[in-house]
Amino acid sequence: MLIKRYRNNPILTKNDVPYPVATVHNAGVVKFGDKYVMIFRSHKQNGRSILGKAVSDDGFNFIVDEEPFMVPSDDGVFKEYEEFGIEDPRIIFFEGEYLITYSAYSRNGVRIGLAKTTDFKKVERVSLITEADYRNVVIFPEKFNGLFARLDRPHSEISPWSIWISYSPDLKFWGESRLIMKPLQYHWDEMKIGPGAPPVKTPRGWLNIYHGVFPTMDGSVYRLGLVLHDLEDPSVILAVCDNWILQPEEPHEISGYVHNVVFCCGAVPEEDGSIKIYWGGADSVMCVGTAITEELVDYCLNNRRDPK
Ligand code: M1P
Repeated sequence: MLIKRYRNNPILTKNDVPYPVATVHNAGVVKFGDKYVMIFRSHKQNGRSILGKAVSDDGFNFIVDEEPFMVPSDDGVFKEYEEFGIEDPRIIFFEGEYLITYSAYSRNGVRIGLAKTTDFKKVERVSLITEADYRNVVIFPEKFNGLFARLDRPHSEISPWSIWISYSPDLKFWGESRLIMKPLQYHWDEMKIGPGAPPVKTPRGWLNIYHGVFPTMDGSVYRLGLVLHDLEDPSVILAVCDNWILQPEEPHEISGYVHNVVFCCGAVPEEDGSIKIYWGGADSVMCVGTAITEELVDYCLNNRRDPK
């Protein structure tokens, strides 16, 4: 078994949140000094989402802040594009700052917002970095030839929803966009795919834990898979793993706000070579599992398929 589920999953539910929410899921997680910080999504009881914060000493037991971490902005352009809620945060650490990407929903569609913080107390919105309709944006925590790189997943009526790469000199203006990976027909991810946790640097490549969706007569099933990107040029995919690495199996992954979902927005590599992988179960609760990073890389390289 590649990913070992934590015995006390789920690690966070709506009952752990001191303000009224209907769900706790799809969280970005990073190391912050000797703590782990989790920024999680919650549906409010009106169906719109906000972001909460929880802190842990060990990456398994989290305490939630008394107040939400981010709610839809009431200011300027962010107000216009966040009116329906903010969702699915991903966090990276870059040169002294934590950068948070999140989905911003409004009557105009879904865009990606970028915010930053140094202390997880004060958070500042930087920019809306896509037009509509994009979700699942992860930024690499290093620059390539002086440029930031990101993976994202635009919506399309013509092509199955695929993973693209774009570059930016300043995190604000993005371009040089290219499709680098497509869902594979009649595979577990044939309907759509999306980047999951921000890419993790390993000696053999950037590891991207992505999600793939398969349509069934009983609705869609969300599972997790692996992609390895070249260390110097992340647009080059070294391997896409043919098999999923995690699927909904526990009761809290099979049934909830949206059933049959495991959805990852964060993973924390540890110094001993292990990695903590965090996922939302059934869009309702937060779960964690552990793996050995190099075993994930081996599995990806030894079970590879064509990226397009
Ligand atoms: O309900 C499952 C997921 O559906 C969406 O993911 P995607 O954009 O890949 O289809 C998002 O709403 C996500 O938050 C949710 O977990």
